[in-house]
Amino acid sequence: MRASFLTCVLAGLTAVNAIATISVKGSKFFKSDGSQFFIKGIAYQLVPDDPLINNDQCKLDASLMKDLGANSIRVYHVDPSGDHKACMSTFADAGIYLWVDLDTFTTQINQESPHWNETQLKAFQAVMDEFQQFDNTAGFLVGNEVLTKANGSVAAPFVKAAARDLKAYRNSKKYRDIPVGYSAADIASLRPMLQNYMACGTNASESLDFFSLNAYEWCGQSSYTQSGYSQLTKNATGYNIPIFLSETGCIEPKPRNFDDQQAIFGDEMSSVWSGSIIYEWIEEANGYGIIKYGEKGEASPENPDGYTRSGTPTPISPDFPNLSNHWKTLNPTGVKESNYNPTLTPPPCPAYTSDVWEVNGGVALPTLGQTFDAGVQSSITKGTAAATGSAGQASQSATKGAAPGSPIREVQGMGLGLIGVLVGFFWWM
Ligand SMILES: *[C@@H]1O[C@H](CO)[C@@H](O)[C@H](O)[C@H]1NC(C)=O
Ligand SMILES: *[C@@H]1O[C@H](CO)[C@@H](O)[C@H](O)[C@H]1NC(C)=O
Ligand SMILES: *[C@@H]1O[C@H](CO)[C@@H](O)[C@H](O)[C@H]1NC(C)=O
Ligand SMILES: *[C@@H]1O[C@H](CO)[C@@H](O)[C@H](O)[C@H]1NC(C)=O
Ligand SMILES: CC(=O)N[C@H]1CO[C@H](CO)[C@@H](O)[C@@H]1O
Repeated sequence: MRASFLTCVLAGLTAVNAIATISVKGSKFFKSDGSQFFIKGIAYQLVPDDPLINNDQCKLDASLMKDLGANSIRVYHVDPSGDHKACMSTFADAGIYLWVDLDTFTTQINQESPHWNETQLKAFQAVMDEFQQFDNTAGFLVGNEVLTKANGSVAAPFVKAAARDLKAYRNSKKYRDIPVGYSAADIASLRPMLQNYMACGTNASESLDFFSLNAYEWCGQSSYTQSGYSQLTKNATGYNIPIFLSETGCIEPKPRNFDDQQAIFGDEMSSVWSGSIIYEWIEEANGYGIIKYGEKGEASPENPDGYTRSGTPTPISPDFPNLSNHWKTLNPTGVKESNYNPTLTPPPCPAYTSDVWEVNGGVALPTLGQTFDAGVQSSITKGTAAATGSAGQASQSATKGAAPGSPIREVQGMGLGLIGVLVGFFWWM
């Protein structure tokens, strides 16, 4: 009797905690129940080192995020040695998935002196080891805005090398097929080369599982065509892996209406894009928050910028209600996994163009620990596709400079958001 009672209780608990896992098929995300998954996400980094440790705080936030209509959070930095069980279960109970960056400010790949080595691999693996155990871990990111300049494009093969090694590690450990992707800065002059490069090549083990873009192109009263979203969508049509906005939410001019969500989840974009993540949850110096934990106070050692970073979240108006109103009415169903049989091929690897895109097609990726010396640089800039490389060779032509009609503010917005994260980091050091 007792045993069967316990079995029932345990079975009940399992059912309560069960959340469908997320995987990739073609250019879409699917839940394990066979339905297509669209990301309604919020960037969540209350504290620089790890916001997924304090379950009292996670509960307060998850509850309000559920009211908001969010189904995902993006966390930029975590401490893999921490205990994340309680917070992850709290978010799972609220129907919320995690997109987590594997790097930290000390392990990230950078474009000034690109490298990908054993120390970085071990650090990324530790985060994967910790978070793969949770069914609501939706995806891993091997980098955030690593490339922002033409001559930084030589870092792109290192980003792909990181994805290659983390995917191989995931498979060797027999972890679930948790997608591994990258979050790009929206730099007009790197488009569409970066996006195509991350997916190109015939060997799927060496390309990303998904690509995402931090885009602040839709500001104030704008439209699908005026914002530049129509052009982004044009260049993402036919892309062979999922693509979504890993940051969005321009803050000028106000009021912040989030009308771009109508395009993203509507007919214009939902057949190509898999949703968006709004930057960001907490109101702090950068001004992108949609909630606050109290009035801003004096700066103090515990509270370096005066913004309270814990407690009961209070929605900021009209940002929070505007976003919530949109998300309530926007529920694309997409396609069922069983009805979806894509025949997509990877885009061609872009050709070398001096001062624009300095990687020549599907060059051999750097090996782990290979340093960026003249030889490696030369094989990246002048090399030809390796045996495992490009499907279409180097055929993408590129025009020099910024794409016409690309607003300057997209980069500024991105910069502000990024600076906010960076500044927060230093305060908390
Ligand atoms: C790109 O150029 C800047 C100077 O403008 C330099 O500091 C940086 O090291 C260069 N990056 C690479 C990868 O050579
Ligand atoms: C990897 O690079 C970092 C610098 O980013 C360095 O501190 C570390 O020692 C390197 N690790 C190895 C194994 O070379
Ligand atoms: C789309 O791709 C074309 C080249 O195929 C490029 O010239 C254009 O700038 C891209 N547009 C955007 C918005 O990235
Ligand atoms: C694909 O890439 C992986 C990782 O680099 C490599 O181990 C494998 O041999 C490649 N497959 C082919 C067919 O080249
Ligand atoms: C979609 C939505 O609710 N939009 C509102 C955003 O906030 C402004 C200012 O309060 C309203 O005018 C919009 O109707």
